[in-house]
Amino acid sequence: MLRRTKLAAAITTATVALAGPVVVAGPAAQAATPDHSAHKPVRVVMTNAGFTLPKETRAGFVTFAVSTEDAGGHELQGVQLHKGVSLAKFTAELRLAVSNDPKQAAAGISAAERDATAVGGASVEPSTAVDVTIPLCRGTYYFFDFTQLFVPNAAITYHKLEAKGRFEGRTPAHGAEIDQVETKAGPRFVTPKAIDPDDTILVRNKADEFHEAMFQRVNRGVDNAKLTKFFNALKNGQNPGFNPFAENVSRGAAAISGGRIELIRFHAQRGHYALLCFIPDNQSGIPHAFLGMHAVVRLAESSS
Ligand SMILES: [Cu+2]
Repeated sequence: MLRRTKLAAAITTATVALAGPVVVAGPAAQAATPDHSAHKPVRVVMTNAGFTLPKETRAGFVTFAVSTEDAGGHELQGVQLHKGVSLAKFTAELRLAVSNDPKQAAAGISAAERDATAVGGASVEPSTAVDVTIPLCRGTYYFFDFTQLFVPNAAITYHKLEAKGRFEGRTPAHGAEIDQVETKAGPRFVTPKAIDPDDTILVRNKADEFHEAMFQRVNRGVDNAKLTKFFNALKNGQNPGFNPFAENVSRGAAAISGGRIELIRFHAQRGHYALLCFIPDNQSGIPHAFLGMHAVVRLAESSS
């Protein structure tokens, strides 16, 4: 079944509006020269007791090698607060965004999208470590574990990361691209049907809301139409009568704002996965997956 934590994913809200100093327009930010000064990956071991991060990094494409041994999983999320927004205010917005009441969730996610830029991150569980590469312009960023929002009475611990210097480097090589788009029918993924599990995947948000990209293995024979049936039933308060998922956990790319990219690399078991976004819609408060933001992707060598 769906974990509550997925709703949490909703976090990442942010508004495109932010275009201020913050946003790296993804590939546009690349330098003309190859990045020989490749940043060393930042290892992030997520635990129920927290995690550590360096206090600063050079601006550019920064890779976070994220892992956990906690069965419940964790989600590293990075944000940049817009001018004048405090962490306390942003935290209150996130708490609203993960509410089970759609009206509250819509209000919370809208506020968070207005007040912060989501720069991405990685959701992990013990079976699969995830490397996520994020373009960070010079500036101040805050990283936290999104799953803390689901721990009763837990405070959110923010790790401040300063990106210093001129943005250097170009978009890393990647073998697949997944777009997050808005359509007349609602938010959607545009994705290849099959992705080589060893490929780096570029995730690009072309929409104007926060989106994430989680991978959760599905049972044999589950296609996108079946997922639609499943989510529609749940949305209408009905019992779908079947569980499309072959596992209770997921892993993938945490929320990014519109106009941003992130790259993920993970070595998951081969098979069919649902690509999912559970961030609440900023109008209805309904998580995007329930509005059709799901797709079935096969992780398999490209021979097929
Ligand atoms: Cu979404």
